[in-house]
Amino acid sequence: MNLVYITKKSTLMVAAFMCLALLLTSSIGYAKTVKVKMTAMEKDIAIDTKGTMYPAWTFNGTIPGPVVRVTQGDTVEFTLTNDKKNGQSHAMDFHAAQVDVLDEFAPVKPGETKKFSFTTKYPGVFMYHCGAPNMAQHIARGMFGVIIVDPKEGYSKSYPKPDREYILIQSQYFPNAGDAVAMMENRGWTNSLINGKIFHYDPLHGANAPAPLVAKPGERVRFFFVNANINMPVAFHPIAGIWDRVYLNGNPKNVIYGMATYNVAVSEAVTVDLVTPKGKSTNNAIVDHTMSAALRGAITVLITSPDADDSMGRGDKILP
Ligand SMILES: [Cu+2]
Repeated sequence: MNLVYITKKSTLMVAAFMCLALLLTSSIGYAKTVKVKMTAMEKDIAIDTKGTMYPAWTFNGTIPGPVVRVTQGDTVEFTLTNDKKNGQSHAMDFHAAQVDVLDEFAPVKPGETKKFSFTTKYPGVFMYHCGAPNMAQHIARGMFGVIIVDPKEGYSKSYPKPDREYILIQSQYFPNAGDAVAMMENRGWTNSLINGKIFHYDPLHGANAPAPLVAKPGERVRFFFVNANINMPVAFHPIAGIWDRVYLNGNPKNVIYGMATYNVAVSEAVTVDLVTPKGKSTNNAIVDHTMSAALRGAITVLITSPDADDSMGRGDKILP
């Protein structure tokens, strides 16, 4: 009787210990494995708010591809399926990975699937894209996206928690989708796309009054920006504002302050904070100050007012 009691008691203690250990590990946020699956899809999609169709090549049928968000130290277990209906080989190149370009990033034929894993060593914001030849054409036709690696330390004084977050990915639009050499040589592009559409969030220029981005006065609005152009840097500037902070490559350790314009190289990604003025409603136009790009589509309107929709810039509406 006593022995049974002791056994029960020690079992209970072991169980309690295990619960405690589980609680501790989950609250500290130990590295985890995140499964990410994408399918390369060649399909026609609209590249403006008027519904102009374009024979795109995509990850999962959208430009940009799905947002991947993990925490520094996590392992991404990635699977790429190349739909058997496709005409092209496709591949995946995550700029957040340290692997072998000839192995993990190698092309996958139509009807085949490839898996690889990588551990996210550095925090920040990183482009991903298809790396199959001709790479200029695969990126120009839409095979790119963003992976955000949140710092394992979380937010801090030097990397404050933002009130809202938005992803903006800029790319070049080449209507002649078949001319890979022109794309490589920067000939024949007619427009800039923001998150896959010309003047995506600009009701002044875009057709059908697309919805602008919103915030409230005095908020810290964080933008994760990716330059997915083929050949042109981006002069990233918030008209009527100043970037409070620019985190190069999105890494909290790489911070610079008070930048009017930050030059973003091709394939570079950057995290920038805009702190909106307190006490009044304002508007910003977030642009590529390179005029040939701004006036051809790279303008995003941010409207700041007290009645801003609370769901915007949060959850899955960081890429609305
Ligand atoms: Cu591709």
